Amino acid sequence: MRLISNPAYPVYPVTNFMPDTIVALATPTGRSGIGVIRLSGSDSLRITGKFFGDADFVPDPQNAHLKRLHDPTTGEVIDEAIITYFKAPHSFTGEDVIEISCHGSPVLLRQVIDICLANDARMADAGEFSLRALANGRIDLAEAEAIRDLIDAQTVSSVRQAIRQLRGEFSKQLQPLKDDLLNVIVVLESALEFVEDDLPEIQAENVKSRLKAIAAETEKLAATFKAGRLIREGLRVALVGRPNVGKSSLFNALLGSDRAIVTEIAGTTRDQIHERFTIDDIPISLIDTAGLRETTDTVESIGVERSKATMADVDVVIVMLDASEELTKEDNEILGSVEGISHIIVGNKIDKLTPEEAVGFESKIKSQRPRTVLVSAKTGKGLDDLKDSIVRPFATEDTARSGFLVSDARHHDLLVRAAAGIEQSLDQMNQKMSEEIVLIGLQNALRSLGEITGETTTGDMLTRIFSTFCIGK
Ligand SMILES: Nc1nc2c(ncn2[C@@H]2O[C@H](COP(=O)(O)OP(=O)(O)OP(=O)(O)O)[C@@H](O)[C@H]2O)c(=O)[nH]1
Ligand SMILES: [Mg+2]
Repeated sequence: MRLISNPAYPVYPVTNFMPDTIVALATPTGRSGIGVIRLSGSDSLRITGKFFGDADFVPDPQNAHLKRLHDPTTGEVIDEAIITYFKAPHSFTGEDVIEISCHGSPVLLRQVIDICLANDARMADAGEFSLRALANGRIDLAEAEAIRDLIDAQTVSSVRQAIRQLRGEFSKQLQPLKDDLLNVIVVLESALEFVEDDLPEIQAENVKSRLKAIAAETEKLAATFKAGRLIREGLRVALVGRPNVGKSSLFNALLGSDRAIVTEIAGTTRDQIHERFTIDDIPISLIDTAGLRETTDTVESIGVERSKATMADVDVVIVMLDASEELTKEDNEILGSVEGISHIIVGNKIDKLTPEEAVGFESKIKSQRPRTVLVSAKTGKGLDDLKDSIVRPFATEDTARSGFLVSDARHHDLLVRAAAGIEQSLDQMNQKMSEEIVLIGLQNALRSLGEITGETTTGDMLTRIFSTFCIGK
């Protein structure tokens, strides 16, 4: 704990003050062309100075320097690296930052980090560079989270959304809402202090209409989450059906690679296989499962149990039938078990059917199950229709719109809470309750909005959020 003084306040303790210098590998572990080691903190210059074997050398913040790195204990040259110095406060963290771009040998990178650690640097925690940037006012919390989302983005659309948030678009949309809300709170608080009677009717109506507008804007932002989550997290889709209907064949056809084993033997797939692909830039996590049937085979029966558990845990279940055969008891059982779960029926192997038989199958199934698609995993027929029916029910106007989308469940939850707090206060105003009571909901709403950008976020919450970051960022 350090004590810092601020002329406006008495000396006070700051528990989350982070004076030590941190180090981490900023590029992925493993062999690569280069590997970047990053240090942040007031000791960065002294620690990197140990590598140069030249006490007088101080890197110039305006230039990149090609330097030999020495092991300070033996004097031996260990690499040639580019040194970049970002002088505080003009760095990502707001502290002195040094980046050492070494050759990308995991052994060498470990050696350089070990030397930094031996000279009093500390290994950075997950997200600690971003946490320092936040603590030093370089970015707000929503922007820090955008960096994490950008690194984790799986599609072009989620990269685009993360960049918008990183550039402060979300924070800029929230600012007028917070300002308006604060202004209303000030009006109500001064009414509480200075006026004996209630707020005059005219002023009360004005406050109400301003609150309605803030609540509507907040709800509108929260509503973009449906599309935002879809773009960021995508959908989990499971393929289920009795053995041999062609689940693994369809799995491979959708991925465009021979990932799963396909044979004419029923019970080929024992364990689940997960793979990712995209449909219209929406990330899809596709799961191939063991064919569902009664079985005495121990391995297969474990697979069957897993298939059943997976069905309850995905966004869409694709129930596969063999359109070239009559429905069996197992097919009907599976159809019964997906009642109430979002599912699509796929009739496979239509290459084996005459056009009349295909129409016959479709009309038999489709009358009861409108979401039925006929495909051939073998020829690829019907796959585009199937892809479309997987994502269509989830797409909203927002998916196509070019606006900013809320994509983080934490932000969505806080927006919903803020809107609920304002609505509650509006109700209370309509019931002519005292300003004191009305203010509670509004203050909660303001706190919720502030938690998105980090002004009112507690230390515990910050620790939780930053633990989802990667080390080195
Ligand atoms: N004609 C035709 N044959 C297909 C089609 N799809 C799959 N098959 C064949 O059906 C057999 C079973 O295919 P799989 O993909 O292994 O079936 P599965 O549903 O994964 O089977 P299990 O893993 O045992 O549950 C294989 O011989 C495939 O070649 C299709 O669209 N048309
Ligand atoms: Mg299979």
